[in-house]
Amino acid sequence: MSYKEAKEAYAKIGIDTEQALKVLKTIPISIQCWQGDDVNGFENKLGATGGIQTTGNYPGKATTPSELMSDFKFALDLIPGTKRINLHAIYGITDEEMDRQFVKPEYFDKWLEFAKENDVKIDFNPTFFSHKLASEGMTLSHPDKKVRDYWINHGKTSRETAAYIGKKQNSPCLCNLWIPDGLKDTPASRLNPRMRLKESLDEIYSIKYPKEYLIDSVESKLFGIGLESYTVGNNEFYQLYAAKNDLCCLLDTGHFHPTEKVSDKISSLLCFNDKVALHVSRPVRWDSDHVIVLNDELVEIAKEIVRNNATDRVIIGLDYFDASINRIAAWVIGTRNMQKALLYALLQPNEKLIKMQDDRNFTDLLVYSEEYKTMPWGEVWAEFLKRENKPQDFMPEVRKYEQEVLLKR
Ligand code: RNT
Ligand code: ZN
Repeated sequence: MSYKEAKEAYAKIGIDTEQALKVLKTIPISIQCWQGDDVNGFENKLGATGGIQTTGNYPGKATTPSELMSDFKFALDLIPGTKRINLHAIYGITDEEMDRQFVKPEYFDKWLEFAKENDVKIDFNPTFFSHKLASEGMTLSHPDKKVRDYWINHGKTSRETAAYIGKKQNSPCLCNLWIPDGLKDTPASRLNPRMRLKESLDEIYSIKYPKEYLIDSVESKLFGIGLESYTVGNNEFYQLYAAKNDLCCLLDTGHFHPTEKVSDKISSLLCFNDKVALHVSRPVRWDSDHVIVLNDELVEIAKEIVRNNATDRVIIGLDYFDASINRIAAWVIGTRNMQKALLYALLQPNEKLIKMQDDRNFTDLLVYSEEYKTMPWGEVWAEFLKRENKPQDFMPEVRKYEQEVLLKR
């Protein structure tokens, strides 16, 4: 079937494929730099610690800024649509010894250049893990004030850096705060660490920046490795903290009980907040951060964004890191999957389906939802790639780069 035939088939059910392609092209996906080097960063070579873990030792990972940028560029060139890049504080580029208390905006000037060259905008994250002072599994909620103050400074200077990036790039930079804080075994006090976290956050967010430069989000979690019994910043904590302090909530799809679905939470947040941020990941039995595949939950998330007219209210970021496969392929296929899910949702007769629900016509709703699954949306996706000048099969190029660059490292 050709794109023309697919377009006609969709027109028959009242869907304009041209409009879908137009919208898809504008939805930004923020791509995590940390897929490129297994969340290592440039500060030390210790690897990720603090409740998160990468597994696998696929050859060729980037270990320097220029390697990471070169790999990232290679991946970005194979991804269609509007892209952003998501950085962590540990990816700052400087000859100075990096002290997390004092993240400096200029550590990210080279990234700003990279972003400009590649026509992408930057999002940012303070890094509260993989550090001596985070090794006890507590940062902003630590009982020792000196430790808390260290991390409060990190939060403050990170926000300053993100606001600088946002101003320079003329697009608000999302600054997402996630901390690993928790306990391995049953706590004696669940309240005290939470009260300390609240106080630390109050300090970090006491400085106000214009919304045109900076959007602050907070990310909750369920548990971490070695911190299985208690997470200080759980969902309830951050939902309420964000609501009371006018911050954005970030939902990571790997940070909830397995039968809870982020797709079901987005609309609840949209009732009360202007914006909701996402870390789209794929938990396999635990928060394993597998590369996202085009599964039911990904499609359901995309539908929630599209049918609630929330493409400019839901900030889509990816958060997976697989060290067991070619990292460039991981970047490309995961991002493309997010876009495929969005396209699938854009090609649904959403208004018609919503009317069926309101009419309590659940038979038609089930029948047509199922029938539309075999509409020729693959042809529309192929057309998107064609118009964006991206190869459908990107593996020959990735393999060539692997041979010529990655395997020589
Ligand atoms: C960890 C959180 C966090 C990190 C990234 C690297 O469980 O999901 O968002 O994965 O910031
Ligand atoms: Zn996350």
